[in-house]
Amino acid sequence: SGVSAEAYGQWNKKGTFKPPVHHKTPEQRNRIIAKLSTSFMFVALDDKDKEIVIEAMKECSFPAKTEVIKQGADGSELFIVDTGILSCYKNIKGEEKHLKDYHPGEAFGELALLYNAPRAATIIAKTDSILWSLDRDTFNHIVKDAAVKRREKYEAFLSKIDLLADMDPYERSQLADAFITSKFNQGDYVIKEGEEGNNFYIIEEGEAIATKTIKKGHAPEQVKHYRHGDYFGELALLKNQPRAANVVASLPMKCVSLDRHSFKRLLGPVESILVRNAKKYEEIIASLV
Ligand code: 1OR
Repeated sequence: SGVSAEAYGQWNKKGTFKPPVHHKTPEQRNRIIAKLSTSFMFVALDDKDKEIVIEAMKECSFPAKTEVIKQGADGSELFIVDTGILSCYKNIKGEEKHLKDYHPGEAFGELALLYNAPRAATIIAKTDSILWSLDRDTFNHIVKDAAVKRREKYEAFLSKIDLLADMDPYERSQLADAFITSKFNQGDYVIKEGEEGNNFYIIEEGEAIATKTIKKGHAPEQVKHYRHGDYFGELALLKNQPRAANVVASLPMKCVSLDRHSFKRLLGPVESILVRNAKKYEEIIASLV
């Protein structure tokens, strides 16, 4: 009595769970920590949970051409790439299709654990590879809830964004792992013209305007208005150039953002759309001068 059902559930869950511990040298620990810090599913863990994950991980090596995961099989672990390159294939209507390659710092094999499903694709080592594996129990107790919640939370929002409409749903769901949320007050500068840029933004709530110096020595003029679902900040990342405009919150605003590295990795599939849309900026500016 006096203990809520929810609190009891938490205690019960953690109380019966004994995470595995695989001994590691300091050198191995450092390699895991480096990889976890770039792996979206793990960056948000607190220190205590991160430590449990580090202890539970197991080093395994796969020579080139060996199969790590077989489509249709039961899955009991997920993997993070330490060194090497691996290829992902999926049998779609009888045809074996190459979907993508995995590089150091990337994780795969999470789907079977997240959704209790058979392996959705086959993964084969392309070069000799060293991986870190994490068992299903540790994943379920420490990582899964937060990851499922994030993916579900953003699913509806992301599927309605024009830019992402044609993206593969699996790739879209991975965006949710990488998003960072930030809030702005009315009048806050999210981006300043001329500065170096490192983030890409999508508006979750609120509105913003873009202003740009069109005539030297004159005040910046409004060139765009952004609402829910609109994005900005892509140009500096696409072209490696300073910020081309200011973006100012015109209402209290909440955004999700990606840093340069995540942007390149996760929005690669829509880069041609971003580039095409960016050509419209020149028309807007031409109409103002
Ligand atoms: P898993 O546990 O199902 C195979 O084991 C892994 O391949 C899977 O987790 C993902 O980590 C990874 N569809 C399904 N699984 C994929 C995909 C994918 N890509 C990588 N995996 N698609 C590819 C999107 C470019 C959709 C294909 C229709």
